[in-house]
Amino acid sequence: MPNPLYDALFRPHEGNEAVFLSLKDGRDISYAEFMRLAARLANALAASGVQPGDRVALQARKSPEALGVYAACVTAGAVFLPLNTAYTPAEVEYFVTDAGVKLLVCDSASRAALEPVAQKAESALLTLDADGGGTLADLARNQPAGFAAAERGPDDLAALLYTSGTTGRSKGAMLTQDNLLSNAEALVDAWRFTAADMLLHALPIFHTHGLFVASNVTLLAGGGMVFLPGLDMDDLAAHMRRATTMMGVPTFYTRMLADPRFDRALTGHMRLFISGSAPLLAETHRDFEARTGQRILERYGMTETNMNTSNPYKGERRAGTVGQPLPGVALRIVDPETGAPVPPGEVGIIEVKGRNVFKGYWNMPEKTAQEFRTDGFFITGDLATMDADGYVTIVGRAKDLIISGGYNIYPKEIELLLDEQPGVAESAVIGVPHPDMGEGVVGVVVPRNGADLSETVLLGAIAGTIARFKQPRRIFVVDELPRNTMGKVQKNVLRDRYKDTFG
Ligand code: MLC
Ligand code: AMP
Repeated sequence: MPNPLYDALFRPHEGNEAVFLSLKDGRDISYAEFMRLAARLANALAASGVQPGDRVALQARKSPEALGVYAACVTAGAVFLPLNTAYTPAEVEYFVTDAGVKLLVCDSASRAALEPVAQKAESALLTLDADGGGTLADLARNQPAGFAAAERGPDDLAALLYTSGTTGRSKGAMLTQDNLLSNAEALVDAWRFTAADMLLHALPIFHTHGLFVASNVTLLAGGGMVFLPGLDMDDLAAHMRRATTMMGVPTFYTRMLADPRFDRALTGHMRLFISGSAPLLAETHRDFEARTGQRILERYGMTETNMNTSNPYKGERRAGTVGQPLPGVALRIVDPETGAPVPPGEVGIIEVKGRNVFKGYWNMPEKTAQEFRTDGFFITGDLATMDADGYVTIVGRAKDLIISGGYNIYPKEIELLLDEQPGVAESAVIGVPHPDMGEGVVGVVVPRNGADLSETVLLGAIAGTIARFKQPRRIFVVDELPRNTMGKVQKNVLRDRYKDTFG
């Protein structure tokens, strides 16, 4: 039975004894072993009542088993819904309920907190721990190590990834088998991945970057991954020599630059360093080349679209640009008001169309319609210019979005929370330069009727309600917010006022 994603990424590896995952503790997991794990997990999903098309949510620490749940979902035809491990139970509840999740898999440590969530959402709940333990792992252990992949078509959903909305309500981006497969094919080709590659993987696997860009590309090429639990500079230095390629968000590169161990001797054997998910400063690009002799390849993507542009493998990797549209991706830069293409070199909004572009937002047909043009182009909300030779330079965002260490934070969500606090009349949340994370979150609040607001009290009040990475690192109390003649808060004025907050 056809299942295009399984057929391309997984089936070729049944019986493949080559190393797929090489772990921090020195343990290697072959493709064949991973395939048996995935089949057992697929049987465990089926035994838990998961049918093709059902959503399976996973909030668990990075491990081969966690990646195995993704593989199991593809195998069993379920829709994989990965969740940031930093999300609070209240955040998880929204995703699980909105998506009508059939099975929620979490770390044993969060089981008690998530039990009521699963009950409310009428979802089954199983656990999976970073050491491979947990009730899902136990269930899988006794299952057969083979599973006849469920029949799926190219247009069937493979994953549902939530991205926050500008109105504060998160949207589930529906990604089809073909969205993922076509992009993996384009990237393997563009970046020359082969079975000889070993990718240094220190990214989380609950986002497009670490999951689809890194893992799908590796699976399609048949190479391996040095699979590290997270970004730890000692681990990165210790395992670099075993790798041929690395993918990271810009923070990976600024941290390497801050650490003298990352020099020509340590990185000289690497064939490719890739950066994406947030703007890489041209300065970082140049400093990294000066230090290591390596020219980082920067690319640009989005949860909704997978990867859209890339600097060339051979050819000029231009600092400060995200390169040219990938083969199969139609990209245009248009006037935000009229939708008409702008001349080369002028700023407009990026719109894209192609097999890589998602099917729409889960249960939000109106929101979906708003973000697509009638000719099928998706409006990214990123502002950019394109040179005569097709290089795209991102210059800003038309959407109110903060990207901190590669994580997206939507100011509206935080503003709604601050506005609910006693004594707060109104608030504005902005991103300002941060030396480590690219952007850091700052809140600006106006007291109601002379209320005595304290930064510490406000920070304490919202701690625990939303993921830590979204919480402002500083909150300033002001008499009023700057507004334009239309009454709109001038966030650019605030960004300028607080630009030196993080030094
Ligand atoms: C962690 N913290 C962050 C943070 N990550 N704060 C702001 N922004 C972040 N991104 C906070 C924690 O809450 C904690 O706070 C403190 O920092 C230390 O936590 P940690 O877990 O030890 O941090 P660290 O391991 O250093 O993580 C930083 C990081 C990580 C940059 C390595 O955030 C990361 O891996 N980011 C990658 C995100 C990613 O994969 N994005 C791709 C999206 S896909 P405290 O105060 O409690 O100490 C996409 C599409 C595309 O965008 O194009 O790819
Ligand atoms: P996400 O919703 O997490 O997938 O984030 C997608 C957003 O990240 C894009 O819309 C861009 O704003 C930003 N982004 C991704 N890659 C880059 C890049 N190389 N340079 C600048 N911004 C980027």
